Amino acid sequence: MSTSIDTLITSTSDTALKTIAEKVKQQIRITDEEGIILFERASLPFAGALANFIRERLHGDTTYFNRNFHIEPTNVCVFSCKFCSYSRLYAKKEEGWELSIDQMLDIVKTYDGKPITEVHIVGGVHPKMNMDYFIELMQKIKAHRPDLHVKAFTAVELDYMFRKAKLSVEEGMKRLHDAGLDSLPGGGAEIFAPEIREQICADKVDGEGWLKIHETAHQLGMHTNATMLYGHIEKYKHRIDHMRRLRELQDKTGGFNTFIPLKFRNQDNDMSYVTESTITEDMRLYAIARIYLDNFPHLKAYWPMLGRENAQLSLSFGVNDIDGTIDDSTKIYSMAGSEEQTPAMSTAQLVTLIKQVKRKPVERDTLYNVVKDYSLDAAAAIPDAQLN
Ligand code: V47
Ligand code: SF4
Repeated sequence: MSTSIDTLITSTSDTALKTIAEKVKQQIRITDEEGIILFERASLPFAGALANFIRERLHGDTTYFNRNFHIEPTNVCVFSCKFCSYSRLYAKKEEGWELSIDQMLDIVKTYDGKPITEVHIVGGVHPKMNMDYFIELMQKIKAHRPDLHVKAFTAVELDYMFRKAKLSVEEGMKRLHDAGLDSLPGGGAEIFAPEIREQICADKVDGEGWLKIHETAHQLGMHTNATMLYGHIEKYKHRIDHMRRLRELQDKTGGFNTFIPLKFRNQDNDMSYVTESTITEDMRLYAIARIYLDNFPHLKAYWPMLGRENAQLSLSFGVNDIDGTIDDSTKIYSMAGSEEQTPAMSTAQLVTLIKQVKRKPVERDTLYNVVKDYSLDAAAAIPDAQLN
């Protein structure tokens, strides 16, 4: 491993890139300016080699996935993010859906007896689905299946819920945690920089508010994820600014598990005029995120959005997690033009996907405890002959 990074260092004539490679080798944090230099000047193979070096130093070939299912309580939303294919639906409520607590509990019950470890609950921000509603939902899920990890609500949903209930972030978060909320997903972060946020999602919680909610969750001992919506109107400096704020909070709390870059998809939303990023840009972004975010243990590629083959590719650009065996059609992506219109993959398919690129598939729970190592389990993968 060290030979290849040494070769990279000696063969690079750009002195700034050489310094960055030296820092990576010696586990020294890169600066914001160096992050920008990577975006501006690093070739895909250069950034990829550094990111892969870090990935293998942290995790070897291990590639995590989990068994989860999604519930989207509603697609009605009071906000109007320009990139979102839901955003019209508050005006056109007849096109929306709202699930009752019993309907959501029925979804949970369809997984009875199945080895699922997590339910991921996120949706639009419905004015009538308030704190009491979600507290009851948490309590009923836990009463039915206490061991199921509940990862729910973006900071956007939480901010709205707390403000409506006239609760401080600390009090609101504590009540939900006591009711059964285990961790937070990373959504709603988008791009923190106000000059971009004002143009793409002006009316929802701002960057400071998002970070405060995650910090409060961390203080209660909860783990959370962080996302970044990239590839629209943001510049490199906004990506670095976004990741700097996350890196600083992580230094303070250590509560983030995973960073999840989300590629902007342009179908059927108010930003359809924006050309989507190329796969090369996507892979460079993953690689630079892995290099810059030195205190994030995990980097996740969300395969329903990226597509299966690109998710495989990302495993050579710093990614060590490809989310889960999502059994539900997650409409926020399919409506925005994601690669996977029916995003469901069986465990055998996920294991195969990871093995095909010579990595080691390991099923994890939400907190990255190992559930099962599939690398030695030949029966778990789909034989290559059946893939052709
Ligand atoms: O915040 C909305 C994104 C996010 C589009 O924590 C779009 O494990 C691309 O955060 N193009 C919500 N992205 C989903 C999310 C998430 C997903 C998977 C795993 C986890 C996790 C979290 O979806 C929103 C927004 O950034 N989004 N519209 C679009 N057109
Ligand atoms: Fe609502 Fe979330 Fe869509 Fe924004 S991204 S409009 S908050 S569902």
